Amino acid sequence: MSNEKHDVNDLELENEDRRKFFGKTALLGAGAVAAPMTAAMFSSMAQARAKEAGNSPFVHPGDLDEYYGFWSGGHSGEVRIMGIPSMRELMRIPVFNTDSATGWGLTDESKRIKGDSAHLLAGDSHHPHMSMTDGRYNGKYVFINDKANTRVARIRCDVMKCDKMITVPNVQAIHGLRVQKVPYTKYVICNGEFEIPMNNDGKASLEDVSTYRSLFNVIDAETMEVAFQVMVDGNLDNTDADYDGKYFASTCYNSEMGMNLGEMISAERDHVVVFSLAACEAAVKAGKFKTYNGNNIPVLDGRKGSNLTRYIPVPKSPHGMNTSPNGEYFVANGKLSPTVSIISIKKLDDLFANKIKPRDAIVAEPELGLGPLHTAFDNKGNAYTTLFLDSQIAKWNVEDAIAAHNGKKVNYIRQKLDVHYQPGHNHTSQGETRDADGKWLISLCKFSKDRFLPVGPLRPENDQLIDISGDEMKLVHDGPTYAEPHDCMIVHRSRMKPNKLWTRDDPIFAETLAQAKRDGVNPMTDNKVIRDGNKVRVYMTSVAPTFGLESFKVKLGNEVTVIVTNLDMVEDVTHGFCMTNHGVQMEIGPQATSSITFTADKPGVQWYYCNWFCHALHMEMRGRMLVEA
Ligand code: K7E
Ligand code: CUA
Repeated sequence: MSNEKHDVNDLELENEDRRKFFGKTALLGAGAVAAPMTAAMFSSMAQARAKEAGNSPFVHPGDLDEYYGFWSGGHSGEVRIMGIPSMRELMRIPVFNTDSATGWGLTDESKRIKGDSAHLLAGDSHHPHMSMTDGRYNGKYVFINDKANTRVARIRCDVMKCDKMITVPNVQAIHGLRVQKVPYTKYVICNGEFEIPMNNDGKASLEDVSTYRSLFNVIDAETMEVAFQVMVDGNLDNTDADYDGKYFASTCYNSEMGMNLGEMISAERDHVVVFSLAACEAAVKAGKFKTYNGNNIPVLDGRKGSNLTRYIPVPKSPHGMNTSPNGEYFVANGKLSPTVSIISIKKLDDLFANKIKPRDAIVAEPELGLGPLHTAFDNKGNAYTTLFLDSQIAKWNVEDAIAAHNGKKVNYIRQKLDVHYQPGHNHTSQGETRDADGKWLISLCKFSKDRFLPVGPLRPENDQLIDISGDEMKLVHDGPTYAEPHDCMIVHRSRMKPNKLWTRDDPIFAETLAQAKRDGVNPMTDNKVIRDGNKVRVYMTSVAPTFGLESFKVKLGNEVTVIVTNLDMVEDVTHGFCMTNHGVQMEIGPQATSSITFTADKPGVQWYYCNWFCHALHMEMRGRMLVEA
């Protein structure tokens, strides 16, 4: 077989887990096969691999991927977990959407997490980024923005569920989002894209555009509260952080503060705004801020002339903002301009000290092709920029681009690869961290056109996997995806440690357990109905294939809360609770407690059942709600 799947160490690592899983028989079987392998055979395999000089995307059935990919689901509102390089979709994490499988958006726990936006059933997720320690993924959280409803959510990676969500005040449409990389993710940073009056209460003039602002938002990653905001000139698009814990940078495509397309593209240049974290924190401490809209969030004034920010002019309408993993550069992607602007992070101290002019921080502006949107990096000094209009990825060398800028005759373009079609974001394996490893590149193509069987007027998008381990980029896989992966990130599996069962004191259902305590109920043992005026709380356990209650009685019009605790300790045995004809469905993971509240608005016998296949007698796992008229 020409496609070698793994290196030998990796295979052994995986098999260790498998042995535990399958027991002794499998171990003996594997041993019997492995025994005749000689050192010579191993070395000839290694030679064959070297000749192949590349990665194979083929992950044999039953084998595990090397990387976790976290994909935004765009206006589907969710986040998806992909296996890389197989491109298999492993899981979906509902966040800003409503999900009938897990009951996200329907259960009491998810509504509590959604808080003030629990009534919103839609969202537009763009930028998933993992928390870091010292510039490396730490496997703790993934943060994601909702452009549609100005929200930021957090996913807890031990359970792969959303555990916090906030609506960011004083701004509209959170777009670019990244994390502080160094020394650790204390802050999540994100941009308010759309310009609005600072007190947006409808009382001041709505027509007076000069009162409109966009704000840069700095959110505490642990509490998920807005620590402070920075008012800027112009609007804000994408953002990224440095590797020194000092600066954040954002692109602005509407420095004109135009209200229509013509106005938004009238100026010759826009800018990148750089924020000094230390200066901002000092200003907050010194009380140099204002508050707006009746909340107490400190809003700093970072407009031109402020010591909190610097404005670096760049060609019109930049889009993506990407930090090189060696910590040297911010790269602003030109979009309307065929160039990217390389900002030297080392020069920012001098810029803030007014020793150099803003444009002096730019060390090169290489021309790459039409419509550069986002840039990713490998570990060999190369960058990979998506060219939306050219439907290509340009691979270029950063130091050569700088040398060419300084007059040296070098070709900094290494290769241009056709992708299919119109790529937006791209991402390399661990490329936004110090652990950039130059193995894989994902191109998130917005159009698939002729690449798949036609499925009606709405087509899938096309996420393409590209092997970048050799000198040449090689396209190795086409992956159709549902609308719309804006962005993704790729984490080596060694960074991740998800739980296999829930722990009984998980904060996600802590409030439900507190209510049980107030009701004098032990949800692990009791199957009980608590009547509290018009409210009825029904506590029941679930063990495959039965619920702890085969029936319960309520009165028509009662507000019923069903609280189910899954006592099963077996990995992967999830139960469901579905009340027929009521739109009530939820997942209850092993050892979890989940609850859902609804009105008993139909008299008579109403069956409930388990909707996650859990047992040979899963069909029999049901019971009756008896509703007295
Ligand atoms: Cu689609 Cu990052 Cu929201 Cu660019 S953004 S393409
Ligand atoms: Cu429990 Cu199906």
